[in-house]
Amino acid sequence: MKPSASGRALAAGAVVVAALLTGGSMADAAPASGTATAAAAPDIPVADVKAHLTQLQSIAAANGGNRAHGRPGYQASIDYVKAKLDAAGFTTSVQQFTSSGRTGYNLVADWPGGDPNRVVMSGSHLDSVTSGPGINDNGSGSAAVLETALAVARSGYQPAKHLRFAWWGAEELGLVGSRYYVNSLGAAGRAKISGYLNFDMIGSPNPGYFVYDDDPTIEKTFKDYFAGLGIPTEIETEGDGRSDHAPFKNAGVPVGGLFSGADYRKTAAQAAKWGGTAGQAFDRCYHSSCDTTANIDETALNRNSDAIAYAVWQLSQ
Ligand code: DTR
Ligand code: ZN
Ligand code: ZN
Repeated sequence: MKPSASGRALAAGAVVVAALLTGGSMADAAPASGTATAAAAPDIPVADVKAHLTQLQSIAAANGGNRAHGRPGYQASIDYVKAKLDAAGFTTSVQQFTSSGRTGYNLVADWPGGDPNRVVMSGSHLDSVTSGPGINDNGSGSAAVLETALAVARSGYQPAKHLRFAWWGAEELGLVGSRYYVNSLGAAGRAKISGYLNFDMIGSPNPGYFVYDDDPTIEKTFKDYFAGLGIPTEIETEGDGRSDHAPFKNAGVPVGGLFSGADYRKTAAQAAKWGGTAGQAFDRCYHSSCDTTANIDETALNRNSDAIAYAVWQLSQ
């Protein structure tokens, strides 16, 4: 679902004013003049995001039922995402590492152009647990980040900052791939990242709308987007340190992200504002074999995918 043009302009204006007034820790998030209008992010077709989920589920089905680190299904997932990005004109690289005696891979895709000293990065872990195909955890984040990258290419977007996208390996083993990447950057490389946006479970079947409460400018960007839709959000605290933003945050990189909930139960108050079922987990199939394409709430996936595009556009001006 896409907010009205006036709603988006309002949200965009709020971000510019907020960043200028608060000197937010991602202070260069707003155009220097304050009068420049932010290029509007395109709508991300949720059907296209779901098509990627169908492919990822097929990959799992053809490879022992999962897409876990070190298994054929993970390699096939990397190959699928990389092929889409190569065809769209991204500069891709596959970073190899070893964990638990098996070879793992991170996929990093750079969109040519923009200031290499001001990198806006978006990422998600592509691996599943061994017990299932991992469609919500975390095909949802991986597919939404992929479709946002493809929307950048389709639109020919050329922002002031450099755009980078990543799909992490071995998150389920302890943030192994993202930690390996952050360490491999070195201090100089980390200093060039003006923000890292993480998306891990964004299509939960009994969804909540949670925004990471780390970098204030990134947080406000997401909150303004949902405010433009009239959707209340809550800050995400359950996942502190539990996903791939943690290595970036620990290295001093501004981080943010979105989350729709895992095995915690939705309260009555949350059901009153978001709908869904109180007393039931946000995702009853968390880390289970039933985490399939049937385990996705399309509205949450749609809203979060559009929020990702909105933030990438807003934060890269
Ligand atoms: N997506 C989960 C990690 C995770 C992130 N936030 C939360 C909150 C509550 C439980 C788990 C998580 C994973 O990859 O396992
Ligand atoms: Zn998980
Ligand atoms: Zn996850």
